[in-house]
Amino acid sequence: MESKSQGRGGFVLGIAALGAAVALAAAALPAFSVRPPVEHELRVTASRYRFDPPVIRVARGDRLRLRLAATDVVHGFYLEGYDLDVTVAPLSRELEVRRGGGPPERLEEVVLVADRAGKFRYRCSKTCGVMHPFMVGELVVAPNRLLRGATAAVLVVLLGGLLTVWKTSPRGAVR
Ligand SMILES: [Cu+2]
Repeated sequence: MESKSQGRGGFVLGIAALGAAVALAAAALPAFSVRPPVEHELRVTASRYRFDPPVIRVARGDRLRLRLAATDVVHGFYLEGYDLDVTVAPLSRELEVRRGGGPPERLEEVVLVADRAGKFRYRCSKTCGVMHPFMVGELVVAPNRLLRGATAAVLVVLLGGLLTVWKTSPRGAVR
């Protein structure tokens, strides 16, 4: 009985060591498997009553350098989920940028890191005419599927290891 119990102990230890090794490898993995962030230089044109481009697609972690231009009247660019509000006047390169309710900044370019995955509407925040409420676009930030896959794999392996340890724990074994 003693030797069997010792064998079990060894087995459990082995599983635990394997689990730890896999967890360590997985922790290092995202650095290699995730594609590096991309910088997007985008020019967004606002005109009655649309944004061009109407849809912006990036991946989570990407950096956006936005330059806005208005072709007719003053327009706004309010991005939901990122608490960003930009005002742009026609024939002006200068933007009035507000973040998180802070004081406005005068910039020629808005830099934004897409750190939240999901779909976020951008809409005009300056009343620009009768169809103003319909002046909307969408920022689509794709999640990092590779990172998710690696995390899921680690969780499954760890759970399996824990279950094995729990099942072979000395609680039910003969001492
Ligand atoms: Cu507008």
